[in-house]
Amino acid sequence: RFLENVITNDVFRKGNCTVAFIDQHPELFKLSQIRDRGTKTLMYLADVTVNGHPDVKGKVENKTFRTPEIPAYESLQPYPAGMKDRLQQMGREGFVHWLREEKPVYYTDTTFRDAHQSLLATRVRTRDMLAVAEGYAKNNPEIFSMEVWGGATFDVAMRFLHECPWRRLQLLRKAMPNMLLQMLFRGANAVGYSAYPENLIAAFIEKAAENGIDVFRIFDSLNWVEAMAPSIRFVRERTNAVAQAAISYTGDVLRPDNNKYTLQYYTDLARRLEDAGAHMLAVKDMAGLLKPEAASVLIGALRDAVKLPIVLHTHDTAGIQAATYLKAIEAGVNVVDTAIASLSGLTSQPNLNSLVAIMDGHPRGRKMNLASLNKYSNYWEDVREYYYPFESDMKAGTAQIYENEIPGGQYSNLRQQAESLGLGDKLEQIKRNYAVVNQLFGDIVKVTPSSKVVGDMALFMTSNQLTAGDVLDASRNLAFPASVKGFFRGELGVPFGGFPAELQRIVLKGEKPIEGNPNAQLPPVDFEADFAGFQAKYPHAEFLDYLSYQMFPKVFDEYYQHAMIFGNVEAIPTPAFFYGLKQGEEILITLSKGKTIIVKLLYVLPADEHGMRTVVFELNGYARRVQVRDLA
Ligand code: BTN
Ligand code: 3PY
Ligand code: ZN
Repeated sequence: RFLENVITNDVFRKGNCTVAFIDQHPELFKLSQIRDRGTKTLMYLADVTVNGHPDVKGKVENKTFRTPEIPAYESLQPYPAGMKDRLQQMGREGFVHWLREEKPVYYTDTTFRDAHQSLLATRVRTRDMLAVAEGYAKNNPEIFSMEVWGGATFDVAMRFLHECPWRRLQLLRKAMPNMLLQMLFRGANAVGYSAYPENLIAAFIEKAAENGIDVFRIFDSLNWVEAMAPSIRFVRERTNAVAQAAISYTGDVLRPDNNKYTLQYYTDLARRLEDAGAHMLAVKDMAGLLKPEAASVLIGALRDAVKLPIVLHTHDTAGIQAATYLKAIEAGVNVVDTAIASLSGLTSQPNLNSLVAIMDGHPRGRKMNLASLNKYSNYWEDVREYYYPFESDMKAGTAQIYENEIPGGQYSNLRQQAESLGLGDKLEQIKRNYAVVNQLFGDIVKVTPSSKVVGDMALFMTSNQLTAGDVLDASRNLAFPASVKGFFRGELGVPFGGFPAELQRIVLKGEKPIEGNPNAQLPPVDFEADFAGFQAKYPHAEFLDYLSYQMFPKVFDEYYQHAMIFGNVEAIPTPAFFYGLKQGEEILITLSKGKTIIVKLLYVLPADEHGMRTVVFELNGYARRVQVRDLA
């Protein structure tokens, strides 16, 4: 029983503290009761039950969930050989040569990364993936690779799920030893939104490979080869993994008036990436703009331009990207990116299950276990329901995407972002402005983080009711968003064709842009000294945590603080994690191997005169009470 501990402390509850708070108030953390994991877990559950989850808006009271059925698998049988085994046998050079000549088409499965990034705001928790990871690897070893890491998953894991992204990777690695694990890597920006020093990029790649990544898909938000080349080199020199360089696709290669992003542009880029040492080439169609005829022409031209195996990634925002895949397959693409049926479509990838079905009998079709894929789709359909607050309300594909060119993940987040800025009823205007900004910026490639710059500018124009003419009127002396200033300063590099000079002058207001590669200018990290300082501040953390901290210092600080108070929350079942417990509800939580606790919510008492509520649980049959401040 404790009255004053960290969770009941007002300063802490209001979030007005950093990790220094722990040092300043050791007494709040010293209570023996909060040291064991069981009690920490009860404190988490008490808080979510009383105050709700801060990330959940629009909770539906008394909602019930189906229990997802985990498809059966042979837990005692060894794993069947998969692509990981093949890569190991052949070595990466042999492997990519073999793949390039393979007749059947292969499928990358994005369910664990891009699919939920694009449909559920990246919120899917490790636990829900891990529950099916071993079975999936045993039942579906024909899959080319599992995209499981990178993109937005890294920061969202810490920021919103209070999870360690590295542990996610380690656990999935262990559960899927026969499969290739793939990540999306933003080149000079790693898994972040701005450039990092080159020796940090190298260290990150090395550790990502050590902890399980086999395929690095490397891109740059402006298709700037110089910014991708170091990452390609680090994968080649410091790991045994595959460097898959991605060209981000924009516009329409077949549009008659297109004279910027032409076939020549893409084939030149492909050759330069091959020269930079890429093992594979991906076309990353992040907004789903690649039409079927264009795919035919583009994939054919890329097959001729380079000797690398070619992968196609798209988003089904327009609703018809399966047609694009079919054309790409007929033009010789080696791998296409797909998502399990129930997490496919709309802003996610095309439907793996249906594609497998229509490829049956096609000369490039391959034997897949469709019955099993359908069972996994049923699992994900039920799990998806846990994440209902993070659904976008998009209901059908849209041909407007060809005008606004908004990437899948950004498109599904735009409504929430607009609402949080009080622009909920201006969504159409924001989308139109997105296209206006793209033209103002000189028609650029829009993918994280350049897409965020365009989005920020579109929101800025919409909220201030600015036209393109207003933006170009220097006398208005507009206070441009920070990301827009950074972009024109050259912090993301230089777009193809250069910056529009007039707008650059207006935004920079006399300031000089930087020249050359933005991360080459950053001083290298002094790992030894810096890591020691980090450990002094975060005594429970290790080197991988340090890399997380280097990417996202503030997010890591909050994550660490949360872990100190509530312990590791990854084991809490997802409904309880987001919605707390209902009176009388009982759940099992496996805290570690062999340590499972049974938690039942008995009742929640009304708030006392200090605004504190006592939450009474049964923990393994014994009554336990926890106090939380009622924030209502
Ligand atoms: C606990 O669970 O009570 C110990 C808290 C220490 C958690 C730190 S946070 C960074 C690092 N990553 C982890 O998963 N645990 C440690
Ligand atoms: C990311 O960078 O997170 C992306 O998914 C880009 O398409
Ligand atoms: Zn994508």
